[in-house]
Amino acid sequence: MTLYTASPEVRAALDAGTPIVALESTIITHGMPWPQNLEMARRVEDTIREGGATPATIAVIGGTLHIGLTDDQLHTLAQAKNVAKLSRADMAVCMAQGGTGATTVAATMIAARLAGIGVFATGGIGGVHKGAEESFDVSADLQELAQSPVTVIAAGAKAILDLPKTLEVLETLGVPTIAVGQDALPAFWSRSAGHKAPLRMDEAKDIARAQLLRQALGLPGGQLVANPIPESDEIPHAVMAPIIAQATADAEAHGIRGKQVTPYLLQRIYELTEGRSLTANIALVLNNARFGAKIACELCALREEMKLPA
Ligand code: PSU
Ligand code: MN
Repeated sequence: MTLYTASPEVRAALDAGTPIVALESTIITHGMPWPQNLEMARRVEDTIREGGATPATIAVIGGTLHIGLTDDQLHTLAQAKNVAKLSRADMAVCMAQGGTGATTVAATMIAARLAGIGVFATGGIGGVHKGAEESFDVSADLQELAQSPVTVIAAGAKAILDLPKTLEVLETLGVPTIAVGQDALPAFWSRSAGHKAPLRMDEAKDIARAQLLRQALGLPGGQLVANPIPESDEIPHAVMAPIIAQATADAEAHGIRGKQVTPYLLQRIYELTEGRSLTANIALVLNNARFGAKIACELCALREEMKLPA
C-alpha cells in the first residue's frame, strides 16, 4: 500500500536526493483569509525554489495524503470551505473516510517523516495556551516535535500562547528551542516578548549538523528553530500585547474552545490590527522559507559528507 502521493516535482527531488522543504496547509485554510492565503502559498513555494530546494506542501485530499501539491490543488484548497484541520489524532481517520483536511504542524511533521523530509518551514507553531492550567489546551505540535525527526523553522511561538509555559513543556519533552541570530525568543509578529530562548544558533549548517547528531545519538524528535521576523516587518510587542489581550478576552466571551481557538484568535487579531498582522505574518513566513531552504541544502550536503542515508 502506498501511503502517500508525491507531486511530480517532489517525486523527482526524492529520487534524486536533492533538498526538500515541507510546508503545512492549515496556515492556508485556517491561518489566513482568501486570496492572500493563495498568494502567500505560491510565494513561499517560489522562495524555496529560489533557495535551491523543492517545496512540498502537504494536505489530505479525498482521503489521499499528498506531499507536494499542484497549483490547481493549491488553488482549490485555498478557496475550500469546511476543510478539516488535521493533527496527529485525526489524520488517519480523515484518510480512512476519504475526507479532505489541511495539515497542522504536527500532521505535516508526520507526513515529512514518512517521506524522509527533514526540514519544514512555517509561520508559528501551536503551544501552551494562556489559561492552560484550567483548559489543558496544549497543542499536539509540541509532542510531535519530541517524536518526529524534522527541523521546524517558525517565527517563535505566537504571543497568544503562554510563552514561558511553552518553553517549559518543550524542555520537558526534550525539544531544543533554538533562536537564530539573537538571544531572545522571537514572538511571531514581534522579534521579542522579553523571554530568553534556551539555545541560540546563527548558522544553517550548525542547525543541520545538530539534527543529524541528534539522530546519531538515537534521540527521537526534531528541533524548533525560532527565526525572528525581519526588523522592517515587525510589530513591536508593546503594540501587540493589548490587542492579544483583547482577542483572548473575546475568545473567552464567545466560548471558543479546542481546535477553533487558534483560527479565531488569528482572525480577531487581523481585524483588530486592520490587516497589519497579516502583512507581518506573510513577511515572516517568507523569511522562514528562505532560511528553511538553506538548512535543507546544508542537510543534504552534510548527509553526503557523513555518508548518511536520507
Ligand atoms: N500559528 C499561526 N498560523 C497557523 C497556525 C498556528 O500563526 O495557521 C496553525 C498551525 O497549523 C499549527 C496549528 O500547527 O495552528 C496549531 O493549532 P492548535 O493550537 O489547535 O494545535
Ligand atoms: Mn489546542
